[in-house]
Amino acid sequence: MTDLDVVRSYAVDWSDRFHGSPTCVVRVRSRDEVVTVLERSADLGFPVVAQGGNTGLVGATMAPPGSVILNLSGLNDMVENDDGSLVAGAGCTIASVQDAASRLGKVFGLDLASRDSATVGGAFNTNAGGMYAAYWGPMRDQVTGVEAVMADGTVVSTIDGNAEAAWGVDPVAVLAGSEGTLAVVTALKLRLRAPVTETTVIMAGFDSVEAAAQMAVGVPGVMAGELLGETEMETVIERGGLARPMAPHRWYLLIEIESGSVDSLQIDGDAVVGSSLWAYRERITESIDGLGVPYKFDVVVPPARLDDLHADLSRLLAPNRLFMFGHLLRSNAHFNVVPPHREATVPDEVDQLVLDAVEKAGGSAAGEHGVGRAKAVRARDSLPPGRRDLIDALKRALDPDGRLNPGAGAAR
Ligand code: 2HG
Ligand code: ZN
Repeated sequence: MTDLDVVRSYAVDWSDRFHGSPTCVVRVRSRDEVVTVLERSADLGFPVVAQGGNTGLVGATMAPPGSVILNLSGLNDMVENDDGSLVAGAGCTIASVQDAASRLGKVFGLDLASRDSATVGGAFNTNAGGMYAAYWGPMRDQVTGVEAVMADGTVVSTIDGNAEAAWGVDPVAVLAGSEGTLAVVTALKLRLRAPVTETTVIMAGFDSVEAAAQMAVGVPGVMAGELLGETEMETVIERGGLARPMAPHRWYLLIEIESGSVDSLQIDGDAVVGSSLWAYRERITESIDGLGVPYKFDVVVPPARLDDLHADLSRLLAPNRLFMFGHLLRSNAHFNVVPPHREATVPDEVDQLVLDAVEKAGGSAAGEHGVGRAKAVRARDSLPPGRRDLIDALKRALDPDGRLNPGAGAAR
């Protein structure tokens, strides 16, 4: 597709922050079409940017000038295996895989609020975490085999055969989190799990993040522990038209726990129960989005430091508004800095300000959203030299002409 408006619609991320300028978009329907595009790219030298559901948050598919966006959402076949695994095309949505798993009496361990659009290929390329990562692990742990097309058009696959066979270096480990910079992932063999028979969802209110963390971190049977504050609660209620679920508190923790383990939770204060409570956490991103273009951070910070960090940043970032929520069990916090009104822009300087404060609080800038273009420079500066050299060496070996998603990720 070369029509300017159509190309533009694929070249902008959904939060409207990252705008790419590709020459065209190719929507492929099969692995062989991916091979053809990469062979052409090898002949003619144009860069290729693989794209799934375009729900990424770090500009990983912000295509550079002269590049081709390879949209993989048409790779949506699913095949069920005798060993209970599922082979899914890279373009299958997370929701479609979850549905298939449940038809088989199983569960898929990854869940994200963007499940209806986000694809398994995209989740694998960012090694996404999501709501249950503390329990089932991130996306890499849901994958036992991968099929990918290399920069020269060669196909590599570990999808057929015994998933447990250990033949040394594992392409799954090499490609997880590689953001389309080492190969184009076309299909994944997914590990499905026996479902937890009964779970209970509880929302409890707290005065501090530290108290919230103390309640759930390390408690056996806890599957998810999601933080949100009163600012986020108010926004979701107002913009999502939801009823207030409980009396106002400074912070809330949404816990999903195996029902048999509920007694291990020490609930001292106010709490309510019900699976519909998930909506208050899941709808934060879309509710914030309507307030202006958000500047997003995805960081890892010890929970005991989050109260002070949040107070300091709220002050430093004013008149911009700070939203904080995230996956407390993994110390993974999302900061969204939102302009004071819809038409205003959050200045780029907030990047340095927030990430320096995060580092001072003993945290790091990289959580579960990947590196993309937003964090490429910082990733390069933060990585220990040995690891940076390894990433560079992999990039040089697998993509010597630098045609695969140039500018994304830490490699140069
Ligand atoms: C979530 O946890 C996602 O809901 C999105 O990672 C985070 O919008 C964000 O900043
Ligand atoms: Zn998240």
